[in-house]
Amino acid sequence: MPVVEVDEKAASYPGLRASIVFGRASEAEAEVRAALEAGDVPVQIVQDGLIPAMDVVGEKYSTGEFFVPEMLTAARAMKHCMAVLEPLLAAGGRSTAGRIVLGTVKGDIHDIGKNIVSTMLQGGGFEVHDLGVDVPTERFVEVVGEERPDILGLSALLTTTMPVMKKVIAALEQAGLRDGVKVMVGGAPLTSGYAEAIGADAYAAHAGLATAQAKELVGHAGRRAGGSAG
Ligand code: B1M
Repeated sequence: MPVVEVDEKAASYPGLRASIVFGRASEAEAEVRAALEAGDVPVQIVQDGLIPAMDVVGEKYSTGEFFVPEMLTAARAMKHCMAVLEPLLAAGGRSTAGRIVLGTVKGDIHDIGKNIVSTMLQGGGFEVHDLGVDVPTERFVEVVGEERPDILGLSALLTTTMPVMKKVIAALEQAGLRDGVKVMVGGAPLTSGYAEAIGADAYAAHAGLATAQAKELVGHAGRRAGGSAG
């Protein structure tokens, strides 16, 4: 098995992390099942095993050691693991906390983080309508108009697609829908300052925070970016 540098956060799951980084989906899935059998909590496996593995993949891509095919096989291994964990993470949600429309913005096809956010929101009791990836701005506006959700959640992983979030917010304003929906944004390149600057109501750095932020948004009508996004 290839050696993967172990940082503190991932120290508990070196085998799982290596399996994901090198795209060995069945091995990764077996590692997840073993961790569950050993009594590990699903959210801990995601946060300390799966997410750090994808960070390693990103680092290897940045340094030219990995290319897109390696990112894809790692993503596939991650998805195998999430297929096992998702039902457990979503369990217990009573779908009464609020309704959320969610999607990755136009031009961006990254969905692993968004899917984790979706699962965790469902586990937190939210009803989630996931529009998928590469979602046109007009589609967000259309669905918000039709479904009148409590929250619109936008995800972006590329510095080139972050500005699309601002366009979605502007389009909601233009359609007269902005006052009726809270907008929560997230994705690796975002910051709370950016969220505030584009007029979002909340920013969440990771999936666990997304659920907490969503609950706060639903509970505190009328708030704008500063509090939650700042
Ligand atoms: Co791409 N990619 N990718 N990629 N990819 C990144 C993002 C990159 C940082 C890698 C790098 O250079 N180190 C880099 C972006 C650089 C930049 O913009 N500054 C990059 C690039 C360049 C690209 C391409 C342009 C490569 C190319 O084609 N030359 C291309 C773009 C395609 C496109 O979208 N148009 C591309 C393609 C791909 C794959 C398709 C191969 C694959 C995606 C597969 C998939 O998602 N189905 C992929 C992958 C796997 C990655 C990395 C390695 C991993 C992303 C990931 O899944 N992370 C990534 C490097 C990295 O992030 N370390 C990289 C794990 C995930 C759990 O974290 O998504 O951050 P994350 O989600 C977190 C939080 O951000 C937050 O909660 C989640 C869970 O805690 N969160 C939210 C996310 N959304 C939220 C929404 C919320 C709240 C919180 O509220 C609504």
